[in-house]
Amino acid sequence: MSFVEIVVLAGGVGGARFLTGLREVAPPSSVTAVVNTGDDVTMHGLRICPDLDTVVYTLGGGIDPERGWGRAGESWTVKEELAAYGAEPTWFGLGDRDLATHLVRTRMLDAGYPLSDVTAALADRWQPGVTVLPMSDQRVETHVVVDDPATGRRTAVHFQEWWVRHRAEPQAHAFVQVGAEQARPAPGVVEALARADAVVLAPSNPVVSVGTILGVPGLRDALLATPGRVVGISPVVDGGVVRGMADRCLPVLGVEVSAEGVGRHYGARSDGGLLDAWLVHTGDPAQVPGVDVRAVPLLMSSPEATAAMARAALDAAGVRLDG
Ligand code: FO1
Repeated sequence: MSFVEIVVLAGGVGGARFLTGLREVAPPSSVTAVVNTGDDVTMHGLRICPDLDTVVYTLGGGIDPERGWGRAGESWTVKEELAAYGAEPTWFGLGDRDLATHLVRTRMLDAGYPLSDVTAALADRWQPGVTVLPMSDQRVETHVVVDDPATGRRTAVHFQEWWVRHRAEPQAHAFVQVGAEQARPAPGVVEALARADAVVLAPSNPVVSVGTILGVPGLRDALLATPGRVVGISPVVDGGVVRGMADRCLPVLGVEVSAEGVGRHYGARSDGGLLDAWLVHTGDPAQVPGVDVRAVPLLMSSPEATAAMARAALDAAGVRLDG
């Protein structure tokens, strides 16, 4: 049994769903997920890591499948009580079950454990099968530069406020990764990339998820030094995004909301970019010079479809899974 090593750069819902498919076609022990932490936020004194939780809950069977975040079978008693006290923010939905995760995480962080240890501890309960690593143990938060409606002046709000409170309506002028300069890849990330047979950019938000991960100093260089092939999966299907807000983010960087636009944004590895191969949805045109573009069904509409997509990614990476 050849021990392949596959690294996946992933954000929240799309990345988590892709990982459930990959886990079906590759030995879970061969998969390392490097997860975006730019969406992380402190609320009511608790540290919340949306993309890490979505990945661990999804792979561990605890996710609410409709929302794509938070826990299945959730109740909202504490949220209601907080609102009754007028304790802001009332616009962010913290479920009772989900709160236990944030309480455990916050207590461990306060005790001095790095986020990667905390994530391993939480994953111990959920048994995701794959290794789940935060992109960094240092805090990197995505903030969004918008026009303050009251003053018309430019201001920055936390990504969660822009995305959840304001439904990503305010025109974003820029995304800022606060803390990125002081951040380093989390333990295990560079090592996993150094031995990878394949690195997959999951169908996550190219700007605030994949882009944020690659913005951690040293991470992009480690990816480009990988001996394996780098395969990206377009999060844009039929010119639109299946869910999430990539279509609200890409124009901010001047990137066309299309499989071709994102592929060109990532660029060809042979030309200073990232990609050896680029998977686009059947029927989506995409000319990406220097990149092996392959059209395959990219709608993760069933476990079988997601597994087929994962298999296509490994094929594009030239990874053979024997045994
Ligand atoms: N998304 C929402 O649209 N509304 C919410 O109230 C909300 C609460 C929430 C709580 C915990 C958590 O881990 C995620 C939560 N999300 C919510 C989703 C979150 O904003 C997104 O998962 C990512 O940050 C974007 O991918």
